[in-house]
Amino acid sequence: MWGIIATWRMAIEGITESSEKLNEGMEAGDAIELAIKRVEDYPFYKSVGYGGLPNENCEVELDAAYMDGDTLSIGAVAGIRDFANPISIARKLSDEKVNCFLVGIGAEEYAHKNGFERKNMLTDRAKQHYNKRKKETLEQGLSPYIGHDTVGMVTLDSNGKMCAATSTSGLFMKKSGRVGDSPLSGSGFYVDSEIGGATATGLGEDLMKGCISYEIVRLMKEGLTPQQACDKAVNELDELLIKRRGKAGDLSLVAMNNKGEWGVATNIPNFSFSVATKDHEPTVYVSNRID
Ligand code: SD4
Repeated sequence: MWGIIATWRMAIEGITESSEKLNEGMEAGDAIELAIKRVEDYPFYKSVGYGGLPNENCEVELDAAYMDGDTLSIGAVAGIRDFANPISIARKLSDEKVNCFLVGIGAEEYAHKNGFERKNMLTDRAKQHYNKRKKETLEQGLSPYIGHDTVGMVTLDSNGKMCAATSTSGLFMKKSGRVGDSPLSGSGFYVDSEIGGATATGLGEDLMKGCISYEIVRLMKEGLTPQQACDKAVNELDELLIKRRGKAGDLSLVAMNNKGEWGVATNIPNFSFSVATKDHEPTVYVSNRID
């Protein structure tokens, strides 16, 4: 069996390409990096890589992470500027025994020393979005933070190896230096090849409160299917946040186990996700909050 699942419709081209490679025997780490790079490189996806939405100073600061489900190695970058593929830098960092999660200037120095491609990640289109939102924020009191979609993926290769990865520009108009859940192990992603993996999109500040990707993997270890684990983890965190604070932010999760079975849960309307397995051609589905 092999499989790949990702948050959002934007992942479908990458997933389609990687699923062909997984079918030919590509390793899970190579397949996930390839699929995420496709999203990072495409200028019209507003929340990932090139063309990602900027922070409040109109600078694109990117977060990404990579996890190997065999060795449990993790690499991550946060607040990195002017590099084309944060996912590849995160993956390279996962080879390090220490210093495997770098932020800001430190991450940029590491990327430069290791020969990663520099690129101005701010596009004219993203600048236009920024100016429009700034105006709306001032004139109509609209929240600056709406409109953000992280790509998160889980892969399973035909040797049973699993990987998880994320890449994002984080919240639109975030404070400079703000980091969400996406590069944080356990919150934005988690994977163990002996069980399965999960990854998140939504409001990082709330996703972190439940370490929700780890929670889903833990529930799968207890014997729940990916769908049961996603439903339980999302419902419980949603209810907990409502009880303690009155409202939960957006929480959307996808998961796959080491048999290639998958699940999804969300507390928002119309959460799209992309999935392919050996027995299932690449497809986009839309999931909705279940009350
Ligand atoms: C963050 N979780 O930085 C990310 C943003 C996101 O859909 O996923 N948006 O908080």
